Amino acid sequence: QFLKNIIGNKDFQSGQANVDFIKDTPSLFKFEFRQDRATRMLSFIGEVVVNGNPDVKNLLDPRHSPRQPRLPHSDHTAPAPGTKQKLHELGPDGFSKWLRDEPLIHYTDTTLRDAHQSLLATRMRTWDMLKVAGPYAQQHPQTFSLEVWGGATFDVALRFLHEDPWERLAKLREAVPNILLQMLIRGANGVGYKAYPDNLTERFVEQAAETGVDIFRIFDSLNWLKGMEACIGFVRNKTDRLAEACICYTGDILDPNRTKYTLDYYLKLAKQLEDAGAHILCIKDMAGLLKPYAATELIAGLRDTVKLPIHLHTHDTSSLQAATYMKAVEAGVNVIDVALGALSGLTSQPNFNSVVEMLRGTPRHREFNQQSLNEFSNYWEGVREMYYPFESGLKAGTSEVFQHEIPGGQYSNLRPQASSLGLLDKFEEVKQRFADVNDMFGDIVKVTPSSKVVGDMALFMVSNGLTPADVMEKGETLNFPESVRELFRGDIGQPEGGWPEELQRLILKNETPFTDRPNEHLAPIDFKKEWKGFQVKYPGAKFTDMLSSLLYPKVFDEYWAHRIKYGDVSKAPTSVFFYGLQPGEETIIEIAKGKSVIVRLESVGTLNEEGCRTIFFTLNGQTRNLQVRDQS
Ligand code: 3PY
Ligand code: ZN
Repeated sequence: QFLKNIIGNKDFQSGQANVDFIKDTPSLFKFEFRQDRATRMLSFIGEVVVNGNPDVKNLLDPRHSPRQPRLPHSDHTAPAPGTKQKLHELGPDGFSKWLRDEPLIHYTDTTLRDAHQSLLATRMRTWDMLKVAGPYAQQHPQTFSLEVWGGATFDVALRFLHEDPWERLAKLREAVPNILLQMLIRGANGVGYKAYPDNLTERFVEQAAETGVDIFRIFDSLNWLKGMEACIGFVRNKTDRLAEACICYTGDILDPNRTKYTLDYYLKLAKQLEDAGAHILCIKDMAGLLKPYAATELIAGLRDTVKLPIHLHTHDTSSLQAATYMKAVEAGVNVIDVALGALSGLTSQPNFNSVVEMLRGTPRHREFNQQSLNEFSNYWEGVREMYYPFESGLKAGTSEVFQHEIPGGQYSNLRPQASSLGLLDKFEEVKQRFADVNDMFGDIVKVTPSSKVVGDMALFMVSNGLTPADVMEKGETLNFPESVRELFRGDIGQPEGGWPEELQRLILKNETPFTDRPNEHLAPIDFKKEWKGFQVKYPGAKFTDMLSSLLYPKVFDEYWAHRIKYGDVSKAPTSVFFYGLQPGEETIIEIAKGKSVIVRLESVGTLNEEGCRTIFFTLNGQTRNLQVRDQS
């Protein structure tokens, strides 16, 4: 009717009408002829069958045949009340006081976020999580919190898994009504790699709380207080949830030669975070550098300096960190981060199941049903096999981490990054250069996004055969990676002690760095205006989609195109999502709430003249054929 009116209009016919809107908003004239859900799902499976999932197709091992994960036992009764209800009852300040004096140790289970970010390049799909989230809440209601969101999961969900991260959070919330849900947020950098306008972070925090986040673990990748203060304020003033602020731990407080990040440095920062309004203080040991006896000093010092409860996060890259937890528990830490057995250890968190046993029979032991924890671990062991292309290749703990200081969450990405540049056989050198770059940059805190920049610089040096001395000598003529330029310009904040001046001059050439908050240089988002334009560009999209798009415009655009073409592929089982179906294989897919279809791949036709193959499926027993272009 709209088009008929235009075409039938006299002014339009005589060329008098102003039709600039046609070229200004071309999307008004893009018509999507949407297929039904089942057909779009078949198209997706057909695409994977013929061309493979691009994320894994070059990493396949034909001998690998993953087994079906076994679901843990659950009573399917309503879960007992837990920390979520406690927060509701006490409010954030009351909760903070209660936690500080808790005699028994508390556990955060990171299986659904940091564990797979650190072991499997963040690829864990919502589908595998939802199978056990409800049973977990029912079986282990005494868990302090589940870390389920933030960090790299936001980006990876959209970019590689073609999933909506907000839907993941909402579904996990529904499945887990009794345990606090926790996210990791990079302060002024949100869940991205750069500074965002403050009012975007503010709206993001509000929406995340509304969708299900209870604890916001806030850090700054350079331990820069100014990078965290605003975010702490948003959680405190705009939500009724918990602001957990981090001191990122680097160096070694017991090493007298490392004079930059001393015990005093950490205690001072902790006090500032308490004054900024934090409800919980987190020691974020992102590379696993906090050694056991250093933990004794640090936890005891922090308990004396601040009134906040203390939450300890580490990575077991060196394989020493259970000992660190033992010492931290003795020194009065309140909460420790662990991952279920099969997704623990190495660059992930220490083993939940085993740490519970370590403390059994001691005064701070908290009871967990070990048999059930093991069943959950066995489930994840089966699931992990489906993600084998994303394994990092690290086979044993390594004390090298005390030299290179690569964060656990970055390690599993740095290898493929090196590999994509053809540098895999120089990976030892990449790790050495990572340490050299840290020295050149003045010994900085290394965690996303600052760690990514150190990694970029290390890869740049190895690719170009540069030593640190070469960089200083030839710096005037070198074209440094963009991320390095941005770091030295102050785009992600200021490091302790400032940037080394000579290197900064070489990198920035004639550009002037700034030293205030990068966010202050960014115009606030006009949400009303944005929303109007967004709805025109992405008809049917939700407000949360707009937030995703404001954080990751290009990634969101591609995600949306995929969603229009194939529908909600998070509903496909993981084996189907990554590997498709074999002829004769069948799967059940719940394409909408309460509506399941049975899909069976009958056969794949030969290549026709147009370069396509006909795929023969049956859908609920009815034959369905479709054509898929063969890209090979
Ligand atoms: C992230 O920011 O993604 C991290 O996991 C940092 O440790
Ligand atoms: Zn971590």
